[in-house]
Amino acid sequence: DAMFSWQRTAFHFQPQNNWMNDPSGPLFHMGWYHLFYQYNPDSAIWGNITWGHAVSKDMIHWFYLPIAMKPDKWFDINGVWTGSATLLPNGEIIMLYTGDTNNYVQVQNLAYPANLSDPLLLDWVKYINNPVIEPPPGIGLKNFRDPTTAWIGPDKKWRVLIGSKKGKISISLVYKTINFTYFELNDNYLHAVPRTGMWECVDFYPISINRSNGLDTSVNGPEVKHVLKASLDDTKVDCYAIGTYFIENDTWVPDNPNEDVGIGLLLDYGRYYASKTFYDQVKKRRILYGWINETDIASDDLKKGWASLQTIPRTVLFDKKTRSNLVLWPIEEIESLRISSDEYEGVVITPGSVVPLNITQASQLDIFAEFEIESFTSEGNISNDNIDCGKGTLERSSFGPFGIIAIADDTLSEQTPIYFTLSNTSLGFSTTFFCVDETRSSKASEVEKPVYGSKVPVFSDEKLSMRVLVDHSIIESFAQGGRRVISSRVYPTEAIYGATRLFIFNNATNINIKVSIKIWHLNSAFIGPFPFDQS
Ligand code: DQQ
Repeated sequence: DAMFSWQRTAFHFQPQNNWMNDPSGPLFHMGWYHLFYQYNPDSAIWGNITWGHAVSKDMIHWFYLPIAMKPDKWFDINGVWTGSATLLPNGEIIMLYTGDTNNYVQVQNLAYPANLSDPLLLDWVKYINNPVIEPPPGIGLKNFRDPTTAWIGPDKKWRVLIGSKKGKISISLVYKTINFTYFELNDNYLHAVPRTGMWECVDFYPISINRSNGLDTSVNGPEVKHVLKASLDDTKVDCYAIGTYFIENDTWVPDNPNEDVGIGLLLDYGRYYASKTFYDQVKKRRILYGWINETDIASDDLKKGWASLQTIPRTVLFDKKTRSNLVLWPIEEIESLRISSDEYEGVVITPGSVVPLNITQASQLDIFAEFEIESFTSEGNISNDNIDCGKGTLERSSFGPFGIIAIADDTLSEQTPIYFTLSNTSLGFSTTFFCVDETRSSKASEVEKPVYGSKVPVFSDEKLSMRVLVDHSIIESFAQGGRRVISSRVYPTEAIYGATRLFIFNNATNINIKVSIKIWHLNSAFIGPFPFDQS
C-alpha cells in the first residue's frame, strides 16, 4: 500500500511483508551471517509463528531465504518460537528453540542443519525425539521459554538457560547436557530476582574487562565478567546487569545488587525488545540484534501489510571508564553506506534558538554531534533543574534541553528532538540525561508518542556526544560512545523523503551551547530475495 510506503526503511532489516518479532539463532557459517526471526508469513500481526531466514555478508545488505522452520509437528504446531544457536567445536550447529505444543505447553526442541556443507543452511531437521526439555515440576507450562546459546564448562558439560518465573520470583533455570538430547536440571537457578515478571529471551555471555574484543560464549577467567539479560514480559523492556559467574555451582552475582537484572540498566531506553547476542568468530566481536516493534495500531499495520524491524546490529563491549555498564555501537559495516558528508564546527546556539542545517533529504543520515557549554548567560534566574527527561523539549530549565532535531519538516510541524539536559551545573556537579522526545514526531493521532531517556554518566574529560542513525521512520541514538541507547519508531506524515530536515537547538535558559556536528548521507542497503538462479 503506497499510503504508508515512506515508513519503510532503507537500511534496516525487515521482511518483504507481514509480521516480524524476535531475532532468533544468529550465527556465522561458511561466509554468511545468518539471521532467523519470528515471522508470521500470513499476516502483519503476531501469530502462526515460523522462523524467517536471511543471510548477509556484512549484516547490512540482506538476502531473504525460504522459511527455515514452520509449525508442523505436535511439539511446535502452535509456534516455532525463539531460540539460539550453538556452534560445536567439531563444526556442528545446534539450534535449540521453544515450541508451543498442540496443548499450548512451552517445550524446548532441538533442530540442526540437514547439510552442514550448505553455506545457506536452507534445510533444517527437527530432532525426532523432540521435545528435549519439558517444563519441570513447579514451573508454569506457559512460563518456560527461549533457550540461550550453550556454553561448556571444565566438566565438558554444556549449559543452557531458560527463562521463567516461579510465583513472584523471576528466574533463569540452568540445564546441563553432553549431547543436546538429554538434559539435567540444576538445583540452583543461575539467578533470581523478585517481582520482575516472566523473563523472556534470556541472554548470558562473557565480556572482557580489559580488552576491546568480544568473547566466545564459553570463555571465562579472571579478566572476564558476565552479562545477564532478560526481556521483561510485563513491561516490555530489555534489562541487563554485569556480574560474576561461578561455574562451580552455575550461579551468577551482580556487581551492584541495587542495579540487578530488571531493576537497573536497560540495553536500550526506547522501543526495543527481545534482543539477542552472538559471537562473530570472523571479527572477534559480540554482536547484539534487537527488535523494534511498532507503536501504531494493529489495523494500520494490517493496512500497510508489514510490522516491525531489526536494529542495526551493535557491538557489545564493557565500558572501561565507568566499569559498570556496556557500550553498544552500530557495527562498523554501516559506515560503508556513507556517501557524502557535511560538517559544521563550533556553531554557538543561544538560549531558545533552533538552527536549521542545510541538509536536504535528511531521511537517511548518520550523525555525530558534540556539545559544550560555551558560556553562561546573565539573563534570567537559574531555574529549577530538570530531574529527568521531563515532558520533552518544551520544558525548559537552566541547563537544558539542547541537541538535534531529526525527521522534521521545514516548519517543525513534525519533529523528533534527541537531546541532553543537565542539572546542578552551576554547583560544579552535574547529572546528565539523554532523551528523545517523540511527542511531536507525527501528525497521526493513533500512534504512541512517548518521551524516552535515562541518566548517562559523563566524565570531566569528555564532551557531550551523540551518534544518531536516521532511517525514514527509525532513529537509533547513542550517547557517550554507546553508554546509553534509545531506539525510536516514528510515523512522520510531512517530514518524509525530500521534505525531511535536520536542526540543532538549544532550549536551555541560561547557557550558550557550542555544537560541532558531522553528517553523512547514507545509501540504501540491498534487502531483497536471494538470487538463487545465479548461484
Ligand atoms: N516472542 C516469542 C517467545 C518470546 C517472545 C514468540 C518475546 O518465544 O518469549 O514469538 O517477544
